[in-house]
Amino acid sequence: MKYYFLTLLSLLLVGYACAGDVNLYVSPDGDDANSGNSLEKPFLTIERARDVIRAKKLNVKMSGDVTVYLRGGRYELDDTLYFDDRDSGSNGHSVNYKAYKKEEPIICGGRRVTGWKPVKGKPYFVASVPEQAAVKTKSPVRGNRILPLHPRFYSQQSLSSDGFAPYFAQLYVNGVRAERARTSDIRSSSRKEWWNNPETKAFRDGIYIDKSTIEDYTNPEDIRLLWLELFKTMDTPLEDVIPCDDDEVILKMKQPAFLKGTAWHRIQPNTQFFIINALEELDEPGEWYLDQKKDLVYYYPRTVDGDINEAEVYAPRVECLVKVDGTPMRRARHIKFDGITFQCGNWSDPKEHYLGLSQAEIYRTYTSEFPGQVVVNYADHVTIANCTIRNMGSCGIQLYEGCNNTLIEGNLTYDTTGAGITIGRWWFHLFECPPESICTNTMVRNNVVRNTGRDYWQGTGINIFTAYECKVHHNDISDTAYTGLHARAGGSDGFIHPRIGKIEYKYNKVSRAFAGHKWGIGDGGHIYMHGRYPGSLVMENLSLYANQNVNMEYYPDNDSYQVSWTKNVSRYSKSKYSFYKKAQSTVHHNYSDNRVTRGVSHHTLVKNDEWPEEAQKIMASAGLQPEYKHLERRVYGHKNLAEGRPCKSSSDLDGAHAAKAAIDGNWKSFWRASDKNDGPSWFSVDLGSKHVIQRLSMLPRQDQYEVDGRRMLEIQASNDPEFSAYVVLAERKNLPWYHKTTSHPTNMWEQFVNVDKGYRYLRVIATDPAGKLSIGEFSAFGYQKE
Ligand SMILES: [Ca+2]
Ligand SMILES: [Ca+2]
Repeated sequence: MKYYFLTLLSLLLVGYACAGDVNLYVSPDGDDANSGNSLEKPFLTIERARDVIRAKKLNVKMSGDVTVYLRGGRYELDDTLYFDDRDSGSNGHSVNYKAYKKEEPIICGGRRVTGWKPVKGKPYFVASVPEQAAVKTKSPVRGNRILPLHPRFYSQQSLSSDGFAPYFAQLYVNGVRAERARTSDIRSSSRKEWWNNPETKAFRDGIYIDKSTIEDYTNPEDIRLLWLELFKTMDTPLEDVIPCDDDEVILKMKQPAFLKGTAWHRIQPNTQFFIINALEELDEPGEWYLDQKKDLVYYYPRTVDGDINEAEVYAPRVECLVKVDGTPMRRARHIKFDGITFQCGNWSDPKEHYLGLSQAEIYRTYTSEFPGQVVVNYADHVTIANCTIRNMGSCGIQLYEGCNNTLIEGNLTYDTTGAGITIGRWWFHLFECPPESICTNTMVRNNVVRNTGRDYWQGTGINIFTAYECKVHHNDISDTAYTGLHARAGGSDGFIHPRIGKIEYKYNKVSRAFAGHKWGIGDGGHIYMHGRYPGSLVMENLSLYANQNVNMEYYPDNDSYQVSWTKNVSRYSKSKYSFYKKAQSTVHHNYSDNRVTRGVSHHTLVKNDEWPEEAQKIMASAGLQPEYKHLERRVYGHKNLAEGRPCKSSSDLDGAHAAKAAIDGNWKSFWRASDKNDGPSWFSVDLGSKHVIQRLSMLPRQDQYEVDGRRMLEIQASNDPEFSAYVVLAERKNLPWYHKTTSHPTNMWEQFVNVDKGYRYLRVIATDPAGKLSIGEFSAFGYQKE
């Protein structure tokens, strides 16, 4: 009886919900001349569905939801998908753009690169990426009242529908970001003085460099220099290489980028940097180079890529894939994106400007912010749920100005240049921030963030600028270049904005943040807040596996007053301090297995893994809630799969340098093959079960003079412990990768892979039989294949 009643009730409810519902369908095989109102007659484009909803007023006086079902497949954009107040839901019902059933619609801002040809005498290939490939031109019609959201960030170039973008700084091969061709180790300036051209007013125009330390570059204007200062990176364009005397040349830098970029710390004598994006530095598998003059792209394939002409190689093209773009007077409302994959968004602004020298997603000289690729502006009740945002040249999701009641839930962000998710505008002087521009009542929940800050080592996981009542709950964050959870409100002038504050970081799981340490970045943490956010709470979070270079895991920085940091847990920590107290913050009743600074009160220091009951409860409920746990089976987790596992080696130098030293979690201990090793030396590890491997890294032993552990090797995967058959997941040819050991071990070798097959055994093997491998730490990250 009860069952019958419930069934009847649910039928009634479903019936009610269906009464006013309208469904439209879009398919990559569809046609915009279709009616779009059945599975058999889908539209081709999402724009068409949007325009039909507008024209037929399907979203006016709604009595049910309007849902645009997107069939699986790839939708390649020619321009940003715009939505505004005309696309809003009404009467509390929403307009949904939703994946049909379990299909995977992919909204792609990139264009596939094809027609790869081998370059004679070289290990790499070349393909043409013309800006205009055909006579077809883009329709200028794009709505009659839409203004660019923030033109200073996006080039707003009009793309030929068949052409490539004039500039892109990423190339994705089978979903993996390739590395811009670079020097294998650092170069350094050879004089104290900057080159000072008396014809210009610029004080710093470039640097002197020993001619023998660089190649003879054919395309200097494609090149960038990249260096590090504490927690800031600096990536700035070169203009020209000018002969100077017999031994030196001048690297003339583009202005005003260089002048601004060196404003904080002027480059010192012997300042060290990498040279990026030069054909002459294209010398290791996985590197690529863009020749802007000739519209050619070069790539040196990895074994794992397979046939390059079969591989899916994408160059990002469209800048910002989706904008829900309201205005203060005409707000967009009740729009939802559900189950969609967004990928390959471009960001060309850094081409002429420097990138870095700020903090986190603050851009330029503390004057603006990194843009996102899925952007919401002046909108109410927008939901972004169950989406995948990957392979992006800036941030993933961005709430820009005036977004109220936004829900960002159950999304996976992976491989982004900036943060996975970023909220609010950046204002250095908070008193200049208009109250209506502040994002309020935002819920960011159950999202998985991985692999951020690619090409930008200041990139965070989830970032907040100006916001009020912003809840960041139950997110699962790992492998972010800089801080995992980051909030910063303005400079340090002490101004308290009445409409900024009440940030909540609760129940999040954060691990392996501050991965930028591998390049020598300093002063990062796992959870960080800076500036005036009155009434904020950092509570019941779990921080895991902080590395040796993290200063403060829970990091209340300047002016973060009226913030309570309580009931948080830090476990498996190797950071300098798990909890840190700075003036104006309260840090109390937390748990850690690592030390804390003075001023942290009522702290429980846990020994021998004996966690009190409350700490155990906090650890158990941090991270994804049960209904979102399925996301853990799509991306690598927090644990290094290799650590402490059974392992073997071809030979050991001695008992202190046995194979297990390569996976003991200790950066100082290392395995090394014996000098008498017969044949290629190797190290192998048993992961215990099959895993899809996504990220591999190797930290060499802390001896920068021994290069055998940094060159001529392969990482193989197999399901046979004897490796009778295997695949090569990663490889290094002849050039040792750079390794710095002055204060911290930095610049570990890191490789990402995308092979949809599980492997149990991994082996690092020398490809030069004479090479005696050594490994400080080997790590593998992946997920268990169902
Ligand atoms: Ca190189
Ligand atoms: Ca070790």
